[in-house]
Amino acid sequence: MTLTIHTISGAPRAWRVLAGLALKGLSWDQNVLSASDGEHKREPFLSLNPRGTVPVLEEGGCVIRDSIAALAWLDRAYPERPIFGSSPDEAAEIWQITMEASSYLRDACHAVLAPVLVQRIAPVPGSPEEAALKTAAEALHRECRWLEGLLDGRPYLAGDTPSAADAVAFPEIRLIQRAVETRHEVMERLGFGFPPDHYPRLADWKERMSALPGMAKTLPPHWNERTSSPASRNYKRSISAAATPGQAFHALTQGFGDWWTVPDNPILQPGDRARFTFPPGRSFWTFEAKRLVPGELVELECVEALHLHEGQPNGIQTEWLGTRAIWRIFPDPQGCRIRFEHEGLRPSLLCYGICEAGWDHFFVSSLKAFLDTGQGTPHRAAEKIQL
Ligand SMILES: N[C@@H](CCC(=O)N[C@@H](CS)C(=O)NCC(=O)O)C(=O)O
Repeated sequence: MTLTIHTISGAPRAWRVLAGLALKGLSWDQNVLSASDGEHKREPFLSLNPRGTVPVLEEGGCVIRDSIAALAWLDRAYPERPIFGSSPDEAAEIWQITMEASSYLRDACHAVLAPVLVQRIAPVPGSPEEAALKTAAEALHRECRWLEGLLDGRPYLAGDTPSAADAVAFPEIRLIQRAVETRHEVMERLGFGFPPDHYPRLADWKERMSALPGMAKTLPPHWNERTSSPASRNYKRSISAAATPGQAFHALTQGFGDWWTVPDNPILQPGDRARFTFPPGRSFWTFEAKRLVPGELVELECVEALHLHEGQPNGIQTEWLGTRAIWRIFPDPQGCRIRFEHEGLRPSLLCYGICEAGWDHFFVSSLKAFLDTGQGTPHRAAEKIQL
């Protein structure tokens, strides 16, 4: 089954769960919501978590809306590589540090990092603003001293192996490092500097944690400049519909003709190829099935492309080659929710405007209508709308 985490890039509580997934050696799918667009405060996310906060962890029909609950659940659902210890005493030590880090360390970090990293204030030396920040920094130093003490004689916060306590503390310390790197002058005035810094054991632990398998993948996507510009974001939309996940899966493998266009073959198993044409036009795309999980996931890769569109440059013809259409299906109180990402279809492509309008019609409107009512608006019924 697929583990999906709904997150906001850099949100420390969601990052805890990502770190926990990495510690347990699990793989996951990530839905990165745009906080600036308020995606976490509107549907379809609010149906998942009416509080509008991240993280939400999903697997099959199980939805967990709290970071610590998610870590505890992961440890029960995937008992290998326990992150809450193997004995009552270990569990007590880990839980205690986990909860302290989750509240005291988090609060102290927030008080410094919200103004420095998010609001990006530049306080005038000697100003009341700077005095307030210095008071907040003192509290953060106290928390860092606490962690430094825990690491005396042991490599991880609660013992010899990484645990949930490390998963919760790691994002906070990594965010402090980020602030030191990107707001060095302000952070130095607050007593946080580059190595050799004041917390040598904490600095070593941060490096040890960063080097663990899978941990690099937990870093906020927006830290990678290449993927952060709007021009490089994949086409991504979600719909909810009054149909079962099984019916949605069927529509996305054998029922394309009901909402998009009739292919030459159905998609029945990985490796199957289907060519999608839009007569009377000569455009076509052939997709090969890569991953199919009934009721959960359909992933197709474009292996042939000829996109012809009046008035458009020849450059659009093969732009879809190698792109992947990925539909993730979740059960939902309404029936199902489908999250669609066309990996590689980005605003930087020449065809983006046409294709965005095309998918908005076929996926957002037509597939939803088909699943809700049995009646979509596929190509044969809407000859003018072509991808
Ligand atoms: N108890 C929740 C709190 C989640 C939480 O507050 N998450 C923050 C991100 S770190 C959030 O979503 N903030 C957005 C908001 O509250 O609007 C948990 O630990 O999962």
